[in-house]
Amino acid sequence: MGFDFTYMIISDNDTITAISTPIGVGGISIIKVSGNNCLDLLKKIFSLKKNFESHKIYYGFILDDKKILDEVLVSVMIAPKSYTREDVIEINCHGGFICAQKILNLILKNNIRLAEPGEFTKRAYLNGRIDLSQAESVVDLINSKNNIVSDIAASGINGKLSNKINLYSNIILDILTNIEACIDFPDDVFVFDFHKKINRLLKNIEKLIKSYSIGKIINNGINLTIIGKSNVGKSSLMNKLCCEDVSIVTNISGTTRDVIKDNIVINGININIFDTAGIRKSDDLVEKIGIKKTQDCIRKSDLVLCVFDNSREFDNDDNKIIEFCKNKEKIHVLNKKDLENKFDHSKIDFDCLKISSYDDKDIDKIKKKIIDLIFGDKKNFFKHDSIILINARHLVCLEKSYENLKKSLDKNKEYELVSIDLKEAYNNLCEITGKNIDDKLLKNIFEKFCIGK
Ligand SMILES: Nc1nc2c(ncn2[C@@H]2O[C@H](COP(=O)(O)OP(=O)(O)O)[C@@H](O)[C@H]2O)c(=O)[nH]1
Ligand SMILES: [Mg+2]
Repeated sequence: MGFDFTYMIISDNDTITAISTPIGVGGISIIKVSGNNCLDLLKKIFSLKKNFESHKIYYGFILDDKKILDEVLVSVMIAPKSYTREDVIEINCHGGFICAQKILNLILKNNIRLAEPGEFTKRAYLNGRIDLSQAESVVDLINSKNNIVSDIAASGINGKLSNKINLYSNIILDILTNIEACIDFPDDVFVFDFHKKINRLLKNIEKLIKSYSIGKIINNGINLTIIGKSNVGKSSLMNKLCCEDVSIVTNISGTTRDVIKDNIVINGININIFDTAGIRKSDDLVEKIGIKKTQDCIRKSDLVLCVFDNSREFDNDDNKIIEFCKNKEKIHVLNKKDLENKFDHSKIDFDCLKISSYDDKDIDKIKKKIIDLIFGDKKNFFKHDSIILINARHLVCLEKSYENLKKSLDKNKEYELVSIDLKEAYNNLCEITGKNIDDKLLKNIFEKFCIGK
């Protein structure tokens, strides 16, 4: 059972429907309908015939002509008190692959079309119930993979970011009004000192921009690559960190040739771990390719775990490791501390965490170090009322606005020029909340939604 989109004419006023719950076997499915035809639809397909009141749930059967499709509960929400601000009904039917689809097909036969991805939320935005950044927070909440992101997204839906952006854009408007007055009445001896206000604004916007460095990590996780010469215990560490045997461990050099990837979560942060081929001089073609892959992997990673071997002497291969990751954020570990020490510390100018991949406590130490490095001095972003930016689009708008404001501070500028910069700064901020946005961008944003939201 499917639906042919080919000849569908999309309009923002017609009535739309979609299954809002995931397809699959489950207790219930919910089919959502929004638009003017909701109540007419109920008259046609619902066994209960009456004047439906808003915010009540009705029990009955969905009927295709006289045939019963399912026993259901129908919630009715009359405009404007609904998710979309239109009339909305939600049909709670039994779950599974067939039932909801049958009801959906029946609805579609009644002059109601299938909703595009995110169209319910788009209508909520177009009808002014939420702004654009709140709508985007809905996607973030649905897609969140950890508690921190879901908390940030929930406060975004509640308007935490929007309120800040509105506050900042109103300050710019206020300054603009004064500047315009200076332009209109140049003879009045009135010098408006806008620098102080803009500087304060710049500081606040900068703080938001900086918060993205942590927001990105919380939202997307980080890539961690384990490197070291052959046989130092990279794969052993990988397996211990991942709590399963994802990599082959042997005492034969060159065992790992391809990059092995797995994913773990430490303190709610998603970490993609890559185990790599040992770096050493080799004539073996496959191993050479493996080493090239290791270098690519180092380049793409946010953090590198550099592993050295306590039971062997420091040598040229170790030097290469240091060279390969010299510009990267890294943790140095000296593995096999249980064996006799042959590693000469005087050859290196950094501290190593002494560990054994056989020791669980040492694995915990590495995990702690990873988290410490990720958050570093960024811990203050987690203070109660701090906003953490997790959306790259918002970041770009803020950066543009920041640049406009900076430019406006140029002392030699005429008020007319300052006003141009400030208007741009204002428009860029308003792009976040969607007060100033073009249709194409809007389409891109809502395409990220799932069907039924
Ligand atoms: N004694 C001791 N042996 C280890 C330790 N970690 C790994 N090994 C051994 O070192 C050899 C090489 O390990 P492996 O993880 O394959 O190294 P890789 O080539 O760097 O991936 C294996 O025989 C492991 O059992 C350790 O902490 N102590
Ligand atoms: Mg290995």
